Amino acid sequence: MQTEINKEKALLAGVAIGQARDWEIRDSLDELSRLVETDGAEVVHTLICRRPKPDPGYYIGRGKAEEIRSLAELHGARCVVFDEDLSPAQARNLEELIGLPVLDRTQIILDIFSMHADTHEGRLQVDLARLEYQLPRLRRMWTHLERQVGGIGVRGGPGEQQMEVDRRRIRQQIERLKDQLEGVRRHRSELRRGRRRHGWASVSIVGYTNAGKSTLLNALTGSSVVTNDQLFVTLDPTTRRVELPNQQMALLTDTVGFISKLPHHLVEAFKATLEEVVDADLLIHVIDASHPLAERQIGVVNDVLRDMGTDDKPVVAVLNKIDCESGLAQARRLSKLLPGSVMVSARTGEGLDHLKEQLADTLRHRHTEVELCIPLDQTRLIAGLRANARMADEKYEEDGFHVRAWVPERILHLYRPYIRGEPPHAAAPDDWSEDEKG
Ligand SMILES: Nc1nc2c(ncn2[C@@H]2O[C@H](COP(=O)(O)OP(=O)(O)OP(=O)(O)O)[C@@H](O)[C@H]2O)c(=O)[nH]1
Ligand SMILES: [Mg+2]
Repeated sequence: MQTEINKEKALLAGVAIGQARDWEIRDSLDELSRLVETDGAEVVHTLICRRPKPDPGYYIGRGKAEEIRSLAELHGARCVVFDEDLSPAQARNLEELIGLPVLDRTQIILDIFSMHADTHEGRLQVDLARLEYQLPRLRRMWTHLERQVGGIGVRGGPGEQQMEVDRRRIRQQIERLKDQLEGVRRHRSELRRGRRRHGWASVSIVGYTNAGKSTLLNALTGSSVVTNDQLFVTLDPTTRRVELPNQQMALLTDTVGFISKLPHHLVEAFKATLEEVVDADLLIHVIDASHPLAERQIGVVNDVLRDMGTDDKPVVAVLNKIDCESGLAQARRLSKLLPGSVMVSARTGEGLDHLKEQLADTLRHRHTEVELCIPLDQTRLIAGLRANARMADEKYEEDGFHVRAWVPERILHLYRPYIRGEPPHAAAPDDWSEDEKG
């Protein structure tokens, strides 16, 4: 369901509660402006309201709400967007007083997500997030509907009874979507198990939205994922193969970016997608070093990763966009704070060889579980396994030495031809996502 409002001209309001500093609110409002513009609207005015604590009825207080009404009129705004999450009652009260649609940051992000969702999985996830968001706000939507269509099709007005019917219908839709997404999740996890059988490391690219994650995937693997100077261009994961030094092979996955105040409905709904991150052997954290708030963005990404329970994973920090002057200067400063980080330009390719070495180095300590069948005349390989790998279920059969082994990454390539179920020297498709769509 789309937010049915005229989004042409928007007035943005940030709220400084208690000790919050103006510059923090200002930075957050700048980001909200980018979100609103990505969503297709024009920002005509922004303002900051200061309060010791939120007003339960109007969030910013009645007086400030009246001021916003005058400012909106003055600037010709057609909607007001708050940088904070409003309660359903606050949003309704503000709308009545201001006389314009009132939105919050979460709604804008949900709107951008539904604009950019172009796969079945993406759409299911966005629909779920939207419905979860709408359920407690149904009464307000009824008010909208009444104003817009004069109550057509709403016999007797938005009675409690009708609203209850709608609530039930939304709950049923939510359950249906959750069932479908469970199917998607199972399918994804089977695909991951399949990839694991090949013994290749899985590496997920994470980072703040617009940091250059997709550009990096393209630069490392020669693929052509869409990149753009907009927020949340990528929603669905794309997996591609990359060869690292020492013949190591890894599967690289680019996925949805993070942002501050990420709506929890979205994180919940995108569970199937985000499991790619949770299951990875290694994370690449891409940082836009040219962004004035790079440090804050690093903090946001780390917080989301912690909430997802991935803080124990090895992470290689990538300071991107060093082809810009501001990027290089800040990357130099940040590299001192981030041990093992690599400075690159995904755009020009500078630093990518070093990054590959760093990835190979970090993965060297990884052990991969594989099932092997090694011909009996390969005695050196069998001995090498005994010396370097943990082994289980050993059996000498006519066709070879059968074993389940946890093989260190540095020697895995020697054993790859003997992984069971694989034709010798099996070549993997470059485009794993294509495979997955089938
Ligand atoms: N100057 C410069 N720009 C870059 C570099 N890498 C990416 N960009 C630009 O940054 C913008 C965002 O790049 P994307 O690769 O789409 O970023 P993303 O992290 O995938 O973004 P979302 O998918 O929207 O979260 C694009 O305009 C890129 O051209 C770089 O190394 N240098
Ligand atoms: Mg992207």
